Amino acid sequence: MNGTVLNRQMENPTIVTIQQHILQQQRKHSPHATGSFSWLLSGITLATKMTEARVRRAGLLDVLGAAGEVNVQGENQQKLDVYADEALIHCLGVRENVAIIASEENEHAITFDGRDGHGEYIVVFDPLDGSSNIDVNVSVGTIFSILRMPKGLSPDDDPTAAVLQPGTRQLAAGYVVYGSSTIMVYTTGHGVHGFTLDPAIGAFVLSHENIRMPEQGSYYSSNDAYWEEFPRSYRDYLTHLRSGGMGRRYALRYIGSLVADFHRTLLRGGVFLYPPTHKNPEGKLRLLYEANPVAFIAEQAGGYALDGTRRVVEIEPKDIHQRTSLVVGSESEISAFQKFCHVDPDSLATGNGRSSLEF
Ligand code: P6P
Repeated sequence: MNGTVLNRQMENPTIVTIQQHILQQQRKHSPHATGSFSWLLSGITLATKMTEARVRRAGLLDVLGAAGEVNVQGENQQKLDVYADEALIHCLGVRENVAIIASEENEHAITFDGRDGHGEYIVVFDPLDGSSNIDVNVSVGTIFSILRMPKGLSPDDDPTAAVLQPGTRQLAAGYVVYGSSTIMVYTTGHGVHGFTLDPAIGAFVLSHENIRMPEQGSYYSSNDAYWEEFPRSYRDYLTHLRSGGMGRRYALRYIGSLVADFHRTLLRGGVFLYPPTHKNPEGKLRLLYEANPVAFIAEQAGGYALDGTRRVVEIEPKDIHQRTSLVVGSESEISAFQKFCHVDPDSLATGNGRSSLEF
């Protein structure tokens, strides 16, 4: 076989894993890429595969030992959100280019000893959003956002200050929805791409390239149990949707898990909203690791994301766990919202012109 190239007929020659996709994006958009980002992303994908394996067995944890007990294998059973959190901390902790992480499960930002200033990225995440739904087998998810370490700031100076950046400074964002299949969706500012976990090979494989949010959908998504608490303008807007004011009949879809409700909105269009309520006058969702990553993805896919009065990504955060209300969805539904809720039209600017990740 001197020099003979064997033309193997691969089972599926179009398999593109998320790591391959990131490298392709690097070559296309940042020829001088160092591969640093794909190394960081591999830490997130590994942690989410570890979490996925546990989520899939959640119902057995009771059989194998509830949280805080020792199971038949002698393992200390952990609550799944603690497990998901520890998996991300471990997998990102061994990525020397990560300087700081902040998690919904931890009050304070976490820095890593011995980084000697080499850490260039900050990762903020909700390790298992919607975990209260696990017991009834409803989809849950991991949401993450990647920021750059501010120049001239050392992680030990003031890690919280380094984390408190507006969503416009996100380098990348994504989520994994543990649903009927496990799908990772991410953006680095060059469109939105989805990857389905293939259990047969243990890899996230490209399944939804360059996702675009439809200009109008047929679903609205809000917890109408709080109807009486919604601001009047929100109620008028929802009545407009319900009464055919948008030229079509809308159905209500509300799963109660942000990643699942947003994933549907991203693929089918429509609008998801979590308005201010008496219990959460600032809104319930967390700005840094729920609303901002969702907003970045929505805008990159041609949609819009507001806090009710302005682009979510323009909010200057004051606290790592700051909450916000969220209205995210398609152009038609958000334009109608803007009229009902008197939102400045400039707030409907999308983030498509955003500077993106320099790999
Ligand atoms: P409610 C899950 O607890 C969560 O943080 C989001 O995933 C979800 O969108 C929201 O809360 C649901 O809140 O008040 O409707 O149960």
